[in-house]
Amino acid sequence: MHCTIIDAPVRDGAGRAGCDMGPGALRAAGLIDAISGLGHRVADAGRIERRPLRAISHGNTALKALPEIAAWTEALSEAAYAASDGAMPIFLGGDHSISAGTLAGLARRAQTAGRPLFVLWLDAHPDFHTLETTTSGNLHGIPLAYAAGRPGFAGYLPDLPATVDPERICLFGIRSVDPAERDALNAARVTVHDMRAIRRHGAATPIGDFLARIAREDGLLHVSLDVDFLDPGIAPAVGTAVPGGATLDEARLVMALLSQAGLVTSLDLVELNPVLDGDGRTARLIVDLVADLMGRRIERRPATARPTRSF
Ligand code: NNH
Ligand code: MN
Ligand code: MN
Ligand code: MN
Repeated sequence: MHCTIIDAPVRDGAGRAGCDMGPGALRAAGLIDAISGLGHRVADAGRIERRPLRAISHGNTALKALPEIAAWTEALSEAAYAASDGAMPIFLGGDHSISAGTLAGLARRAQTAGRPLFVLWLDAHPDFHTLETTTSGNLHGIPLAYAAGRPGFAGYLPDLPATVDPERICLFGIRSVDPAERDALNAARVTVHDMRAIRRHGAATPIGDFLARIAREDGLLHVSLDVDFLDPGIAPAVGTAVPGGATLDEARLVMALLSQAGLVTSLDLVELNPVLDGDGRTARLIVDLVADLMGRRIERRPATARPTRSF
């Protein structure tokens, strides 16, 4: 596999500062060595430059940093389209607003390639607000709705050349949904596996079913990993921690299933806030999960120590 690492140090989409340091923290935790150590060729594209700011105004006065996120979205859409031609781009966020751009570019790539794009959204939140419905005004709450072509983005950016079909989106790990998002998800027929369902029925069947469908339809698969998918007990370095998230075993199972299927063609790693990661454990955990996803074999230790004799 050929991978391209792309830094997207975006912080304006989140309510608190710090996500702009995410790429540096993931690199310091050994991300590139972890991937190349598994035998993949890694190209380092470095940092994306934001486009120049344009004046954009909107009737929803709660919106924060609209010109900034628009300029990042344009730059990331171009970068994602270019980097997905034959290689697997890995985008280091940055807050989740980056995915409006990465998905827009990847949807265009899928259209060029004549293959359907599927999205696995690993997150506590669906990020399915439009510019009209968000009440927090934080634009990390809108990327999936934007990429899916929901109405409610008029005057924001030029119309997308390609969008993600909502019926090819699978939300997994969800446990914090705003009322406007709930209604829109139902209407759009997005597949939602919330934490309650995962606790009751496990992770293997829903992920396996989704992967089987992607294989049948010869699809591309983008995985968008929001750190708050994980339980804050194991991954505290997020601005919007929600209790009851994926455990280490659940997350590793998902990564192992993705690795075995071999269908992932692009990846976002978002919402890591190093300011909240005193000892760097969250960054190291994300690197570990990426290594699982990229094919690290799960080591099995015997349940009891095997007796050994040297005489
Ligand atoms: N839905 C909330 C909002 O729009 C929270 C979004 N926060 C996230 N999303 N971290 O993943 O403000
Ligand atoms: Mn998110
Ligand atoms: Mn989230
Ligand atoms: Mn459809």
